Amino acid sequence: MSWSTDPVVITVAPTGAEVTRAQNPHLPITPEEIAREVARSAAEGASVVHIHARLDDGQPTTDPEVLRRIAELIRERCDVVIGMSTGAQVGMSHEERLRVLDAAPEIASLNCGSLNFGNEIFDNDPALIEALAKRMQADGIRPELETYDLGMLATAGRLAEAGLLSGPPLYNFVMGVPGGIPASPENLLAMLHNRGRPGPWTVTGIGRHQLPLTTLACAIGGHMRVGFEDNIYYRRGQLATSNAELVARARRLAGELGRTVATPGEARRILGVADA
Ligand code: KMH
Ligand code: ZN
Repeated sequence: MSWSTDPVVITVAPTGAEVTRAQNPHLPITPEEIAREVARSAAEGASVVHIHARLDDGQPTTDPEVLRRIAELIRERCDVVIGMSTGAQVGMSHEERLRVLDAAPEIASLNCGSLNFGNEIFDNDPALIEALAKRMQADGIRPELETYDLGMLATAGRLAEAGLLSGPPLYNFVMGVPGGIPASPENLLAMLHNRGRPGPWTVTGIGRHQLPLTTLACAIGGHMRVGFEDNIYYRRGQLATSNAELVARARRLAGELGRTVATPGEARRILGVADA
């Protein structure tokens, strides 16, 4: 592996499906709040957004109308790559998860296997994975392969073998979910080593693992994801006051590590998003 000279892509995941206002009062929930938060994050260096929609009362939803509204409000404010979650919330039906694609994101998450997710089961059965992959391929939506363990990289490889992925795979190694691969430097290298095919890769580290893992990823050629979906703290015992604060730190770290921060246009090229 050689050092990447590509600019680093910073993804912001501002809301997620699990975090509540009780945990962090700055969590953006409504389409307006999410769009404002994404614009602030874009001004600090984020070039991709990973969207989960909520109803105004905070309940997760996959209603394509709400998702479209969020995307529209973001596009009015800035030009980030629009990514959406098909993982949505644990327990949602296949139909609820597939309909996310009706909102026509540029990128969508494609979770590559089932796992225990804290005290729950995050069901990603083979039929759902295949249905999502086929639909994304047909619609020209770039799948972001969310892999929570080494075995899921093998599943990603099978999708590629089956011709269900166009172009080099785009990986997101999710590390530190209770039930998934533990977050450690060794395990990040193991994930990297077990990619069947080369392709751009991002690291999502849960909770206190976000900072060291995204920093390590940036140092060795990967891309960074930060935001309240994965981590609500700026440092131990201190809540972050915005997603933009976390993005700004990622940008500063990247600068110190000698990597420039990708613009949205560069992010489209690097990640292989259509219309790059
Ligand atoms: N909310 C989690 C159960 C994704 O965005 O695709 C899954 C998740 C993954 O957030
Ligand atoms: Zn997500």
